Amino acid sequence: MKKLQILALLTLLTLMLTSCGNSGPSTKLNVTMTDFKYDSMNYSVPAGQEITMKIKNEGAVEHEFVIMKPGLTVGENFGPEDEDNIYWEVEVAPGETKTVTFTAPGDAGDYQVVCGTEGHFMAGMQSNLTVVK
Ligand SMILES: [Cu+2]
Repeated sequence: MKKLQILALLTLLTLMLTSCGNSGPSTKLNVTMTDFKYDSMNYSVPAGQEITMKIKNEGAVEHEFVIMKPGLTVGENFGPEDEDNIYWEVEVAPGETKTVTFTAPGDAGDYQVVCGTEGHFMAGMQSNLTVVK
C-alpha cells in the first residue's frame, strides 16, 4: 500500500513538473538571439492573445524576430519578395534587450520565424511559433 502511494505521488509530481515546463503556450515569451540562432526551435503562444516578449540580442550583429503569415515561408533566402508576407517583426541591436508586445495570430498552427537581416536566414537563423487555440 505504501509503495502504491509513493508511486501515485511520483506520478503527480512528474505531471506537475511537465505542465510547468517552458513548452506550453504562454503570453510571456523570453527570447535570446545569438549570432545566427534563436535559443529555441519552437516558441508557443495562445491564439489571439496579447503577447509580451522580452527579446535579447547577445550577438555581435543586429538580429530580427520576424513572424511570417500563416502558410507562408521564406524560400532560399529572405528577400524583398518576403516583406509582404510578414505578420509581425522586431529588430534588436547587438547587446540590446527589448520588451515588446504583439497580438498572437487568431488561427492555430505553425508560423515560420526567421531573421530578416541579410544572409542570416541562409545561415540557418530560423525557428517556429506554434499558435494554440
Ligand atoms: Cu540574425
